[in-house]
This record gives sequence, structure tokens and C-alpha cells, in this order.
Amino acid sequence: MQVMTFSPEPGAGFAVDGYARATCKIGVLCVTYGAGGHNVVNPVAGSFSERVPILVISGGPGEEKRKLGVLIHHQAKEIESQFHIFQEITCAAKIINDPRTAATDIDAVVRAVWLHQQPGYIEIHQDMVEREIEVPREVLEWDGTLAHAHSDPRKVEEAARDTTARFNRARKPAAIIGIETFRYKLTREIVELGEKMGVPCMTTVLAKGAFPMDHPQYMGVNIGPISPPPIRERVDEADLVLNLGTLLTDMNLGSRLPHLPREKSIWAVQNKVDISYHTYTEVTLRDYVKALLKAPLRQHHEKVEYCDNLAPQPPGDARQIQVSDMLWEVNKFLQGRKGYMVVAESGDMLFAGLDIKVGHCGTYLAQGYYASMGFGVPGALGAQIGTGQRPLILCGDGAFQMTGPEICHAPRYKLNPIVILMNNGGWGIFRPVTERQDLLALPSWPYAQLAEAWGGRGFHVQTVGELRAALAEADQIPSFVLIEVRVDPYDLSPVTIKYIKASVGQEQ
Ligand SMILES: Cc1ncc(C[n+]2csc(CCOP(=O)(O)OP(=O)(O)O)c2C)c(N)n1
Ligand SMILES: [Mg+2]
Repeated sequence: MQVMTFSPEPGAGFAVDGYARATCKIGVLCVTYGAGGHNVVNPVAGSFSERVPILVISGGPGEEKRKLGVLIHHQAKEIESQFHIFQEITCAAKIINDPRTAATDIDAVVRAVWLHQQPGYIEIHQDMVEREIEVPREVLEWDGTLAHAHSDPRKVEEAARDTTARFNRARKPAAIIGIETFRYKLTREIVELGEKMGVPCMTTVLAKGAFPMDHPQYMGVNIGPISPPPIRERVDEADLVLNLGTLLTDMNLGSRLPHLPREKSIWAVQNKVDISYHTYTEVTLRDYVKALLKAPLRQHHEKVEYCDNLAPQPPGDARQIQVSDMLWEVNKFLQGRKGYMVVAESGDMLFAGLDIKVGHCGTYLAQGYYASMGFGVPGALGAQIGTGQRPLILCGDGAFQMTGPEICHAPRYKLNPIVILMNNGGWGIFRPVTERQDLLALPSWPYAQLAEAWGGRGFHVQTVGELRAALAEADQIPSFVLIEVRVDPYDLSPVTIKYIKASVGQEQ
């Protein structure tokens, strides 16, 4: 087992999330009681809301200490306060304080993590660590497999029949792929289904990467009303939209209510299928997709064109670089190269990243819904450990100042991400909507020098040509690389501009 340590606990929390998110395996996070446990509440809350399977193991004060009746160091309100906090952000939480039930309690939490694809929590009291515990036979003989939820086969069959009838009547169906397809390792089946149906396939914001971006049927990211016009028009024209594993979040919908009428849509998510106004419960996504793969679906042959939000790149390499130039240059860089994944931080880069195209089965990771700053660098380190793909991290200066220094751990684990640090001198995404601009400013760090001091390579670029050259060089450098890209404080990515306009209620 690979054990890694980080500097502040949030780094460890995001790294475990990144590992689990990228590999669809359970990641384990170990923290000390109180100061440590409370320090990972934010990353674990992110794993909870975006359905990433991790197991949190925390220490806890022993029985002897409790009996003293005094306050125990690291305690917040009650001794049990940390446990109560984690009950809110996990699907199962147990304090392990009884040797007779310890094994079954741990077993139950691990099974729940897998079943719900959400974090679980175990608190092991100090005086329990060395205790002998009773292990029931079924736990001893467990073959290591973890079960997903079960379906009712009759409901699966009927849901698939109902879907087939509607699909075969539809003239212009389309599919929107959601994050559950990736979490339940269904990408191969979803691609097969997309090909069998022959319809345009889009993803939500959170699920970017769940459908291969270089597949001829991939149309791009659907963000409701602020999608690229061809996507918006195609969804409006659709007489049936098949939503597979799509969580209904404001981010996925461009902060508006869905404009898909229910009678024209099918939603398969969270172990149920809603078809028009009917609901089939106890139908897992896996069984539903498998049933559709066997169903007599009419094949369409629609020609699909990939679209993003980028205007054509103006010519000239000596130009002052803009955010959209960075996106163009990263796309060109990725086009000819295998073995890269992209990780996008929160802030402008969360929206900017939607215009990145990673081919060759490269992973794409971002907290597309919970959207916590600080995920990028440590999340990418965890993801590289899990997949071996080299991360290209898109990160703002604000987010880097939160957890970016975790990059100093890269050399000792032989990890080598490339960090593209967009330095706009502050919390840029809020500049168009904030009166007190002074509150958004950040001190400038010597980013490139810090990278060198931490065992990596640092670049500082200001023009399009300099970024292109730095990326090409970074590709050949075995250590981690940080490229600081100086941009205008008011320059933002195309999707952020649309998102802000939509949020403040302006027309696009
Ligand atoms: C932990 C956390 N705190 C606060 C926020 C709210 N927030 C979202 S974006 C942002 C500023 C991002 O600044 P920066 O990383 O420099 O990115 P930029 O938009 O400037 O490119 C803030 C404060 C958040 N998402 N997460
Ligand atoms: Mg910034």
C-alpha cells in the first residue's frame, strides 16, 4: 500500500480525493483527533457532495481520559463533537470503542462507502488500538469484493422497454452523460451505448471527462443556457434527452432551472429512472445501461461536431498572453501527446478548463460542483499516484496560495505535475462583481523561484510564444514544473464571462 504524508491536513484530504476520483478506488485518509479531524472537514465535504469514495480514519481519546472528566486537548465542544460533524458529511460514521463489534462496525462503514460512493468515518479510540477484537467468520472469509446497489430485474426490464419505445419514436434524441457513469466505472458501456444510439453525447460540468473528448460523437460540455450556441440549440431541438447519471446541480445547469420539459426527458441517477412522469425505483445505472445495450434501439447516424467556447486565436507570438491564449496553447500541446491528465482548480480556471480537450483517454478532474479552492495541486498529486498520468494543473494565484506549496512533496514521491499558474494578482473571478477591489488583491509570491527551491523547475511567461516554448520544455523535464503566466487582472475565460453575466441576470 502506498502511504503518503502532506503538510497541512487539507492537502492530504484533497490528495485522497484526487486518488479516489481518478481511479474509482477507495482512498484512505488518516488524521489525528480534533485539530487534524476538523482540518479536513472541507475536503471531505467536497468528496461527500461530489460522491467520491474515501474512508476517514481518526484517532480519538481513550476511555481512561474520558473518565477523568476534564477537557481533553484538541477537544472542541463535546468529546463527540468531531464524530457529529463527520456524521453530517459521510454516509456512515462509527466510533470504534467495543472489541466485540469493532470488526463488524468497520466492515459496515467500508461497505457503505462503496455502496453510496461517498466518504465514511471511523474514529478509533486511543486505548483500542492494541486491543484484540472478535472477528466474525463472514468478515474473516470475505473475498474482498464490495457490492454495488441491487436492482429489481422486473423494474429494469420495464424501464428499458419504456425507454426503447420513446427512443424509437424520437426524431432528434440526444444524451447527456453525468458523473455517476464514471464513478460506477461505466465509461466503456456508455461509449458503446452512445455508438449504438448514434446520437450526440454531451457531458455536464461535473462529468467532463466521463465521455472521451476525442470521440466522434462527443459534442462538448452542456451548461444549460450558457452552453456554446450549437449545444444549446441542439438540446432545445431534442424531442428526447437521455440523462445518464446526471446530478441536478446549479453548476451543471448554468445556475438556471432545467429548461428540459419532463415529458421530453429521461433521468437515470441515484438508483432510479424517471421517464417522463413515471419513476422506476430500484434500477441502478449499471443495470439500466446494460439492459439498454441489449434493447432493440433504433440507430441514428447524426454527424456530431465538437464545440467549445473559444473564439479563433488571434495571430502573433509576441502578444501579451490572455487566458484564452493559454487555453489554445494547452489544447495544441495536448493534441499530440499521450499520458497527460488535466486538473482544474476553482476560480476562473474551473470555467476556463471546460474549453480544454484532453484526448487519448486522458483523465480530466475538477470539483465541478462543490468547487473548493485548494483541490488542484494536492488532488493532482493523489491522481498521479493512482493513474501514473502526468497532471497538467490549471490554477489561479489565489488557489495556489492555499494549497499550492504541497507541490514541494512531489520530488520525494517522484511525481512531476506541470502547474500553469495564472497570475492575475488576486481573486480575479470576483473583480467584475465586487465594489471593494482592494479586498481581492493578493501579495505576489516569487512562484517560479519557489518551484526551483522546492526541487522543481520554474518559468515565468508573459507572451503567447513564451508559454508555448515553456510547455514544450516542460514536457521534457523529469521533475515537476511551474509556469507562472502573467495576465491582465481583468482578463477572464470565455465561460466565466458568460457565467457572471447569467448570474447577474444580464443578457449574453
Ligand atoms: C476554499 C474556498 N474559499 C473560497 C472560495 C470562493 N472563491 C471562489 S473563486 C475565488 C477566487 C479565486 O482566485 P484565484 O485562485 O486567484 O483564481 P482567479 O479567479 O483569479 O483566476 C474564491 C475566493 C472557494 N471556492 N473555496
Ligand atoms: Mg487570481
